[in-house]
Parts: sequence; structure tokens; C-alpha cells
Amino acid sequence: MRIDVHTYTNRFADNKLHSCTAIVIDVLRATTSIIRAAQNGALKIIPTKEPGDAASVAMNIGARDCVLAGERGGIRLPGFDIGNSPLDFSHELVSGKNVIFCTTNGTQAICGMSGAANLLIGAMINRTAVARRAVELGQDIVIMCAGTDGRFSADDICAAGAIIDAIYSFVGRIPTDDCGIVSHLLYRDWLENRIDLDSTLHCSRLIRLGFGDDVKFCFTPDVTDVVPFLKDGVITV
Ligand code: 3SL
Ligand code: MG
Repeated sequence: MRIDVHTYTNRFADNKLHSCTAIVIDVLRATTSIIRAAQNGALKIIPTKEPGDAASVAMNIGARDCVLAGERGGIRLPGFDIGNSPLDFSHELVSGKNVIFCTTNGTQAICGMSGAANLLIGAMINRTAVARRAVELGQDIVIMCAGTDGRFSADDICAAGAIIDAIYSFVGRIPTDDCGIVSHLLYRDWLENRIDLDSTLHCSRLIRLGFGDDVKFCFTPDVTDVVPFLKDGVITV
């Protein structure tokens, strides 16, 4: 077993995906929101690439049974029920509902990795649980960081390192590529308060937009054991 970490711009060769467990991370904020929706009883979460696709899926299922969620530029899409604040995916709103979800980077990365043998949704809030599940599946692990607007994003790399740290705690230091090694170092520095990610591209943008509480929640380790997974285009637990 080995671990490779990729950013969405540096995609894993598709022909190897079918024999790997992929963990997709968009810690700010899409995968954190998906995990919280699953934790709060959403029946299923359907990731889509374009707002129009999300609206059509919701129309086919029936608006009463759906929560339409998504953002562009971090802001709720017009006509959508909620944006992409994990704190909005409450039990009252999503329990028993289908969440149709469209975000700038996160849902794109999930859809792009659908060829993996197993596709798990990871973030800081489920880091130990997602690591345990990936180890149990016994295949090579590819961590795909969604990044921000096609660019490397330190928040995702730090969360990747958090998951790698948990994987190492289960199976020891298995072979890991350079991006994985650096992710792990970044996470250890962050954990031991040697660095602060607030000034990085996506953190600072969200804080400026008034989503500081989301940033705090997204960086809280091990809030839940829920590990959503994608099968046939649908995310469930
Ligand atoms: O790009 C995404 O998928 C989002 O998570 C970005 S934002 O946090 O809503 O800005
Ligand atoms: Mg992000």
C-alpha cells in the first residue's frame, strides 16, 4: 500500500484509478459540507458540475424532497436554498432529504475522480475515520486535493497531511510521494501552532467574506466518524 497526493490540476492518471481508493478533499468547504450533511441525515448527496445541472436534478426528483446547495465565488447561487457553509447543513434542513450540490472546486474534483475503485469524502472533521476506512479497503490510496480555482491550496494540503498522519498511526510510515511528505510536514507544523493558515488564499478570502466561523469548523479535527462515499454518481454513508 502507498499514498500519493495530487492537486486537481495535476490529475492522477485515470488508467490507474480503477485499482485505488481515492480520498477527495475540499476542506474549505465542499467536502466538509458533504460530511456534515451526511452526519445530519441527508438521504443522499448528488454532486454536480454546473448550477444548471443541479437545478435539473432537483426538478426531476421534486423540489420538496431536495435541498439545492451551492456557490460561486463562495456566495450562495441565486435561487438555491443554501450556499456552501457547513454550518447550514443542519439536521432540521437536510434530514431525510436529497442534497443536490454544486460548488466551484469540490464537486468538480469529486466528479473527476468517479473512476476510482472506491471514492471516499475526506476532510479535517473526519480525518481519522476516513483514514481508517481507506486502510481497511487495502488498496493504494490517492488523495485528491480540489485546490482553489485550479490552483494549489494550502488548506487542502494541510488536511491531506492530517489524513496521512492518521494513516501512519494505523499502518506505520508506508511509501508516500513528495507531495504527501510535504503535506504531512505542513500538518505537523499547523498542529503544533508553528504556522497559521489564515493568510493563505482561500482562508483569507472566506474570512473576508464573513465566513470565519466556517473556517474554524472546517479545521476542527475528528468531529465525526462519518465517511461518505460516492457510488454511481451518488454520495451516501
Ligand atoms: O470550490 C468549492 O468547492 C468551495 O468549497 C469553495 S467555497 O469555500 O465555497 O468558496
Ligand atoms: Mg477549497
